Amino acid sequence: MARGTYSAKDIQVLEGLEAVRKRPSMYIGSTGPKGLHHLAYEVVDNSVDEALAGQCTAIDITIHTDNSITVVDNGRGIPVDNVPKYRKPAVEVVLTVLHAGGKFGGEGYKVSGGLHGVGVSVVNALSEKLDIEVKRDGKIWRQSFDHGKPTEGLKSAGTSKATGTTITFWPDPEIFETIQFDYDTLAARMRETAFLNKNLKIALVDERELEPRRETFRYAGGIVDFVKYINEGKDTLHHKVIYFEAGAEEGVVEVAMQWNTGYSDSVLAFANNINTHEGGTHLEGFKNALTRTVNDYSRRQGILKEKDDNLSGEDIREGLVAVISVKLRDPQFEGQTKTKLGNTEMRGFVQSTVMQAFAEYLEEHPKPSRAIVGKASQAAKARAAARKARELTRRKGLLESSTLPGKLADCSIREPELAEIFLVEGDSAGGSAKQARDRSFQAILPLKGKILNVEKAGINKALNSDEIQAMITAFGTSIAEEFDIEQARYHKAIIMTDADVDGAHIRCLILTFFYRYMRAMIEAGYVYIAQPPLYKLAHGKKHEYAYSDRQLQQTIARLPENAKYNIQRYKGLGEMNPEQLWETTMDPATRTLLQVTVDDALAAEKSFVDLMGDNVEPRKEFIQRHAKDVRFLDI
Ligand code: 0RA
Repeated sequence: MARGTYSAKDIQVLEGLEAVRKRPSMYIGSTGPKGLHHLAYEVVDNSVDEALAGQCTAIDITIHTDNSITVVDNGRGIPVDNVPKYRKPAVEVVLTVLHAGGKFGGEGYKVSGGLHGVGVSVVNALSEKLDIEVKRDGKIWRQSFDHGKPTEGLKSAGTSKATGTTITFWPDPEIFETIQFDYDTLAARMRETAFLNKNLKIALVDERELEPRRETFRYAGGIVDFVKYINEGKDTLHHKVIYFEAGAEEGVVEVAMQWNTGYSDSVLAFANNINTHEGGTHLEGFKNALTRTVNDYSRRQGILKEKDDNLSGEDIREGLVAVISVKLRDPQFEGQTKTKLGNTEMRGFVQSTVMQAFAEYLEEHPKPSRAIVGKASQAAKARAAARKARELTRRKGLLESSTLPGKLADCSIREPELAEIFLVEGDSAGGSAKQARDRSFQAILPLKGKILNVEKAGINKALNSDEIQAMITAFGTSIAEEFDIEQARYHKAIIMTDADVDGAHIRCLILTFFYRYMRAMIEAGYVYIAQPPLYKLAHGKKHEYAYSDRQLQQTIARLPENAKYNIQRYKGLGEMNPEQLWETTMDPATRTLLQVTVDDALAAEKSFVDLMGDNVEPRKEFIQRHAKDVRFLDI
């Protein structure tokens, strides 16, 4: 996997940087929080490439108090020799010419590519300031940039025996809606990167906190540790994580898997370290292989009789946690979000690798194998029973949108694109919301306190819960296999709970339900979290709302000196009168909604399990940490 010997001439030029500042979203997806975080990923990914080339063992990331980020690696250092075509040092070209990472064409082996491989020049273009330091050939080199343009030429700044690259960048507030980096989002990504690159040490420090937060991620077990991490706190069917790897002309594949006793599966697929959320050929190959191998084995062992139907892939994957990681030379990323691997050769390659290795595993490990097959057979039986129950429920009309739940105060509009449904905690808040709403396009569904935890209950129990049935009928989409997004009656489902610990818990229960049974609603961007204010600050005849402690302090600080003011803390939605609720939380003109995404499937899965699973400790910690911060799902 070594990058060929590199020289300045390999750098190819594609286009200039002005385009990036004009149309940032074309390069980083958005100028919201997600795009902002992509800047950090891009810089880190370049260092990770250096690690993949076997030339870098440690990466340090620091979030500074002014929201700048420093990334340090101990790689070879970006080359500083002159690029004849530009008559400039390679490092300057890399930072100022689009797609000049030395990775496009020629000798350069493009590993990161795809989603984030836009090049550090894009980060430079979108930063009000960027500093780089390269240690190489016994020397230290420095250069600074202002909105992507060098302030001076590359300067030698002393000597050093070390090698490596240090980049500090200040995201441009004129480009980004926010320049606040989210520690948890970066930490989740760094942890994932560390899992995918065995033994690479990634340290993250947040200097913005009084007591700096810091974590170091380094996993000697690679994706085996990844699977253990996801299964933490769950009961597993077999002790050891199953692992295999293979390398061939097509590339390399690594698979780690372990079943737990739960009902859902978490199969994560990566191609060149990129989370392929939309799947692709590597995932298809894996699934095919798993289904075939388990069925072959079950028949050979006589567990499945001749008359029996094959176990379905879904039944076999119930409770499975798996990570599939492929690395290949020329990845083709397709799909809506360019996270679907398209290389056809990967299907057969992964399939034959997994079939051979897993068949061998099953033969050699009779105990875990019987447990795995036993669970799949049970899943098949439960699924058949659930189907029957669903058919019954449907016959009774419970899942049909024709009989809307009694508690639903529907809106009058019938165009789903314009319709919103508020899922509101408790009947009293539901009452306020009904008075506050614009009934033409806003529906209200009050939910009783704690809804059923679907992480723990199976689909049958879920269907028996009134609250869950009400949600399903109101949405009109049905669930699980029968889910049909086309039938959605609202394109905004807005979770509106109190801004306290209980509210956070209920929000999480509702999200778990979406995540497990209506994930496509989240993927379609239909699920939102309302942001009710925490405080009302009255001064003179005016009043302002604050949505965080920090904002409250800032608002107070802006008041004229000696101004009298009064602070009201809202403990629940019920404390607001309908006008206030409308103005602060429901009026599209003034409210803020957080859109829920499953971009970071792992972070989401983990939050849900920490909160819902069997372990009490992580749950306590999670609630404490997130009581005031709802952005636990990737932003
Ligand atoms: C091009 C060629 C070489 C290294 C790098 C780029 C490089 C880029 C980054 C970005 C962050 N850290 C980095 N470290 C290295 C190879 C140079 C050689 O052959 O010595």
